Amino acid sequence: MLGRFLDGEFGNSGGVTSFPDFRQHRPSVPEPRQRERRKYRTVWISDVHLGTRGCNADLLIDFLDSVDSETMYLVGDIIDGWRLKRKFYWPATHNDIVWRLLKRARRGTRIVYIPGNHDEMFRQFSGLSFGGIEIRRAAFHDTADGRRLMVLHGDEFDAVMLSHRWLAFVGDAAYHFLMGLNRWVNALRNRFDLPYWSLSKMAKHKVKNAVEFIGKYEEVVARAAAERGVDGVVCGHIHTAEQRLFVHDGKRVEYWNDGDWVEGCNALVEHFDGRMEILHWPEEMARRDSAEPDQRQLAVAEAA
Ligand SMILES: [Mn+2]
Repeated sequence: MLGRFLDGEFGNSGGVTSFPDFRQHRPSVPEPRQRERRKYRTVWISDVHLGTRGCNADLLIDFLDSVDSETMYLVGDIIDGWRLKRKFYWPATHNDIVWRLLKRARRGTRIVYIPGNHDEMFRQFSGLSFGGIEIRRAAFHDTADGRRLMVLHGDEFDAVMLSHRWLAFVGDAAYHFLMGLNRWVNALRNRFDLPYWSLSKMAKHKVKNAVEFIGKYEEVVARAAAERGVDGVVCGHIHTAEQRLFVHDGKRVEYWNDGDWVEGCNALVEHFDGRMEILHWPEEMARRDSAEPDQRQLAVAEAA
């Protein structure tokens, strides 16, 4: 299926007639001609949910056009197969993201794709490579300063966590309502030239159960990492970017969650000295846009 997907022979299922041949394809949002890309040693992103309206594709395109790395981990739920099966939704910008990832691999970035629960159909290809993208069930990453991190999507822990509590929250109609409201609010904010703002992120931190769940999840994942004898863990899945430090039997274990591109629009990056950082891309964009004077304004100033 993935081979056919990459070859552009994927079926005819509504909205779009077929996926393009990515080797010939030009993106609908062209790559900017001159923009200095920030370079990192490693980038982790997850929970993009391509194939759903929730995916903030424009922000992710901006991120991919602004950031480069030696290694990139796609930490699961990149494509939302569950939703696609129910309703085929695939706008041109979603192709643009796949195109950019394939191009990045061709340019020499090592890309490791660890499918999650929403793109579990790709898990059967674990151990194989397609278009220069390695598919793995999980990975170990050695940082520049010698820490060993376990990288996985994180749905593995749903069972341990008595999943029904989380599923009751995620599967809840209220969650989808919130996501819809989030899109609506941001479409409106966009019209008034206001930056992206995550309503759902805000709301989630106010819901006591969600906060409790997230805290417990982080603990369970960190404990599993400690039991594997690694220095830390990178995961996604719960759509909550976070950095925490746990101590198990006197040993430090780092917990990193790279967030998502539905609500928070986050990425986790490793600098060349091994230092790690969570990027909140809407904030990075706002900072950049206030630092760089608008090209049109410059042109007007020059003409005057
Ligand atoms: Mn997931």
